[in-house]
Amino acid sequence: MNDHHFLSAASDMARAAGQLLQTMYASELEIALKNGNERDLVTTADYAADRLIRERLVAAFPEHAVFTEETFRPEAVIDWQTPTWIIDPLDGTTNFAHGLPIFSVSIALHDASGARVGVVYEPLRDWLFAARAGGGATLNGRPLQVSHQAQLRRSIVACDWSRSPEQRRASARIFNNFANEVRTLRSLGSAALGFCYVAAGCLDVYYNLSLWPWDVAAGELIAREAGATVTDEHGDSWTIETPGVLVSNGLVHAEAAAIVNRHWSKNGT
Ligand code: 2AM
Ligand code: CA
Repeated sequence: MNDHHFLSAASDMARAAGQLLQTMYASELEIALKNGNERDLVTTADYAADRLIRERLVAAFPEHAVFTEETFRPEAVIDWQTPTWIIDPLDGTTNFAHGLPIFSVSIALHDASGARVGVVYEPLRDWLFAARAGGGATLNGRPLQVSHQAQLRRSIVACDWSRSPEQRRASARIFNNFANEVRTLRSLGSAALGFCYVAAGCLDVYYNLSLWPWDVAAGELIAREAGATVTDEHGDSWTIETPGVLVSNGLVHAEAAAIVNRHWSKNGT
């Protein structure tokens, strides 16, 4: 089995989970708080999609590990020597729970060499973003490339909002700082789609201060394969376990990082 095979399996699973989400989107949902946090929702749809993907992965690739948002335990350590599927069954849960139609399914396969394949599926548009390491990125089969915009003042910059008060204030300061330097600002509510929209060239910059591996595992590969630059929010090197991310078309990256750094320093002030 090779990466073509893994990508095709991941695409099928993302579509199946997406169909399930689409059905549940129109139905009565049970919405709960994670750890009692009003800013952290989970729905029956998150659990149903998580289970669907896990069951299919275990059946198809019993020799691989599976790491999903809804089965995550803080004490868990990923052994990257074992090929590991990293899953966010529903990225954009808050949008989903409020009926805001922007959400996605994210599935990626990583190993010691890094990301091998990634798919992000947006069921309401039937958009499947996909990438293979070294094989480029596509949207519904068409090759993707980041924008050619070299000027920040003509760029669209997006971010999503952390849950912790300090990080939320920092994101707001950064947003405020970008406000008069860019064409406009957006906040879409699915980090995986933030990466994919940079890959597609419809956003020029995306940043987020507080992501988890399942939010980024697929989107980061898709963005990079489409020519994006991915760093931490300060413009320094990024790994899948780095919470802060700055992704751009590359051309406006240094300027964007400078704006972040003006109001958010490495020691968190
Ligand atoms: P989720 O929908 O799977 O929770 C918007 O906030 C985006 O950031 C969503 O993609 C959300 O993922 C993700 N996210 C991940 N961790 C977050 C955090 N600690 N606070 C806020 N959003 C987070
Ligand atoms: Ca999620």
